[in-house]
Amino acid sequence: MSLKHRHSCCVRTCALLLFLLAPYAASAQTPSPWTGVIRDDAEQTAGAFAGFSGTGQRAMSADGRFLVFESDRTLVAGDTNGTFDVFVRDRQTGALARVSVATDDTEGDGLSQAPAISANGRHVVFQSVASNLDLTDTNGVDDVYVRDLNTGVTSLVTIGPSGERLNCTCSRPVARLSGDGRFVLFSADFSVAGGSLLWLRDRDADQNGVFDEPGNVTTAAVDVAAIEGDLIARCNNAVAWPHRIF
Ligand SMILES: [Ca+2]
Ligand SMILES: [Ca+2]
Ligand SMILES: [Ca+2]
Repeated sequence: MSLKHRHSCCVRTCALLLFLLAPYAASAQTPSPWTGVIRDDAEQTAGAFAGFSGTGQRAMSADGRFLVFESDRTLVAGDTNGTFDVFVRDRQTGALARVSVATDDTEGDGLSQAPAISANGRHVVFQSVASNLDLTDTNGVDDVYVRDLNTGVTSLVTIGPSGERLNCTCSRPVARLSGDGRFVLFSADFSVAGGSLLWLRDRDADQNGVFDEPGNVTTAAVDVAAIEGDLIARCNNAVAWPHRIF
């Protein structure tokens, strides 16, 4: 093969490679319209925000679309409480909303944190020391709340089987939702009569599909001893059968 022919082949090969790689090069140079979780590109360009966003507890819907987190940054208009709030980011639209507000959208007058979100992305549970998220909250300590992102209703969760208040006694209480948001599992004061470390609140006890209807929400103690006993049995089983993984 002559030198001239080789050069011609090389030119054609290089041209073909450039043609094939062009779309990738173009896409690499085009910034994503939204890449951030806590801040989008426009927010980033607007400048730094005071404060910081905590990563102690954050959660995501099952499909990865909705992400909840806590932050004391001023991430949304009207946030003037100067403390941590809970936020939800819609990763599909980029929308950012504050979750830790009352049903009438009044911002909390105290710290809110430790969010979790239902698998379907509709309900967010969080802990708050704010006293104005529920009209009946006069205990002066942390409570657990759940907010329906579709209806905008924020409901108090830490209520016992007989309507008594269940005070949270730990700084990071367990608060988790079932996939559809109907059930809230939470930890609270275990010193109440017949108390328990864990409680299960059923937000739709009459099973009509409407959550948090007055008179149709129940709380039941979770038998922690039974769980612990089961755990011990599993551990013993694991010792007896070390090849098994629990
Ligand atoms: Ca705030
Ligand atoms: Ca309270
Ligand atoms: Ca109902």
